[in-house]
Amino acid sequence: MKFNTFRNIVSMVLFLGLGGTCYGCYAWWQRGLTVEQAELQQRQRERVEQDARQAAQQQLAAQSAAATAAAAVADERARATTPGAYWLTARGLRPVDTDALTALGQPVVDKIKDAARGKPWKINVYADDGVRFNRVKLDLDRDEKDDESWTIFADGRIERKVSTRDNGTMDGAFRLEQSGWVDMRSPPADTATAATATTAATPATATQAAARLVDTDMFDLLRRLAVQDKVKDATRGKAYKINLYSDDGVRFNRAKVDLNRNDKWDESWTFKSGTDIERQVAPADDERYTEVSQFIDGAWVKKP
Ligand SMILES: [Ca+2]
Ligand SMILES: [Ca+2]
Repeated sequence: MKFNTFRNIVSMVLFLGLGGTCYGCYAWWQRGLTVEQAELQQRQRERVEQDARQAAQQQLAAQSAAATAAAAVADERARATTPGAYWLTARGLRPVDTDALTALGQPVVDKIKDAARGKPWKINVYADDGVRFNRVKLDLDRDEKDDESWTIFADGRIERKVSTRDNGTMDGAFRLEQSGWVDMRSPPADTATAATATTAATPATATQAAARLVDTDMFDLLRRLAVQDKVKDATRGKAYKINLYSDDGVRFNRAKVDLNRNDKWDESWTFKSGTDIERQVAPADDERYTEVSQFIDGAWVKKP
């Protein structure tokens, strides 16, 4: 083989080898580029989807907040324009509350005298500006002394001052909330626990009896009455009678209940502590106490 021919062959092999290598590099680079572009597009798609999800969540949150705000505005408007109807849905209202709130729904005049004629209590309603009813006075036992004085504010809030001894001195104050009357003074810790227990929803069993209105009233009295040796007929004007007793002058430790006001006690309560409450019951209303129950988790649980 001539030298020239050999050189040409070597050159050609080198050239082809180099060309092949370059093509391989190019193809590899191209493949890398394609993968990178695919990953980039995937990331962009994910980002777009995430943005869309976030935007949808923000829109939902904004709609929810707007609906809540609109509901709050509607609620406040209803309270301000028709406070009587608005508060009739509150929990734990006494019959006298229902009568007073119903009276607030009557056409406005300067004064409605004895709005609950025929009832044990007397309700007077006043519109001092002739535009809306802004005051209510309650005489729970019709002894011509006001037991309660209510204020209905322009925004529909209601507060009541209470003369616990029916002597004209207003020594208690409550405000109405949808959960019921709230004592505006801080209740003592132990009786507060007992009072809270009355609202606990515990399903009654055969040996359990759910809390009654008289129970709620009892705890309410314990919370707001000043301790004294004896409070006679603390629920004047109501269907049942409660007497409270403090044997040590420090706290009320006993109570008696006449459920039907026939001057025979149906129940005798003992407050061993704020949460340990026991009652003896005379089922035949003959003051012979044959049953004992304990107030546990908002219900009366019969003792064996
Ligand atoms: Ca009175
Ligand atoms: Ca009785």
